[in-house]
Amino acid sequence: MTPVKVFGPAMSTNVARVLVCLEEVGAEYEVVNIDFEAKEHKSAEHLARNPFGQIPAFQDGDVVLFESRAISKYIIRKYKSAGEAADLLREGDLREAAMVDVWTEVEAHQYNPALSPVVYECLIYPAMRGVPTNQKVVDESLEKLRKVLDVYEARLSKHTYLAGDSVSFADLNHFPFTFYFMATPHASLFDSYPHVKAWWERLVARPSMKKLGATMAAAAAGIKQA
Ligand code: GTB
Repeated sequence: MTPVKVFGPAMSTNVARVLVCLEEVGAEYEVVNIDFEAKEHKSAEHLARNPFGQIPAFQDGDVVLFESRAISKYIIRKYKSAGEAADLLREGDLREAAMVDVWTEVEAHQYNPALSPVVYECLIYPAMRGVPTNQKVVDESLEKLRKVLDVYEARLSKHTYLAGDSVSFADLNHFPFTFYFMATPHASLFDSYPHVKAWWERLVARPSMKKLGATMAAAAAGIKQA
């Protein structure tokens, strides 16, 4: 099979969301760097791949996609139907697929909006835009995140993973922003949620996350020194 292409730096959160799925299904892939500083994501060539001028974009022959969660689902479906990977979307079972959908939506609409501003304010904006952390945004986001994590703690005290007792796309989806959150001064928040912390430690021990985490940890260390 010709390797699929992912456009965007591997260290970038929404790119890493796609890469973790590619690693999980054992796909061959090529990462094509997009130079953010040179505004390559706003070039005509990249706008043809992603009309919002964002990363990631994805190409598999004549299939060109954007939106990291949609790209990830395409990857899971493609390699599952090729018989090469576990069904991380559980599409063979109506109920199980619905639970994956529920917790995938929770990540996108509850967890990420609460947690990602902390990552942007503490790591990404200071390093990439040279602006200081807005502590008010961080404090408000942490307040929201505590409420979200209360729900996760209750769920994960009953199930090993979010959609049930085996890993699914709903869990994998949490990888990039949670990984960088753990490099912020607020990582200890997870200590108050033992089931959530154990879930995260199980996830981050997966070979896919260890591999991508190595690149991302180097990036986060560079950001902290900058
Ligand atoms: N919903 C989309 C998805 O899931 O694919 C979101 C994609 C997205 O937000 N991509 C960001 C982007 O391309 C980069 S990832 N932003 C450029 C733009 O919107 O013009 C995270 C990120 C955000 C901000 C910076 N920054 O400020 O330097 C760097 C990286």
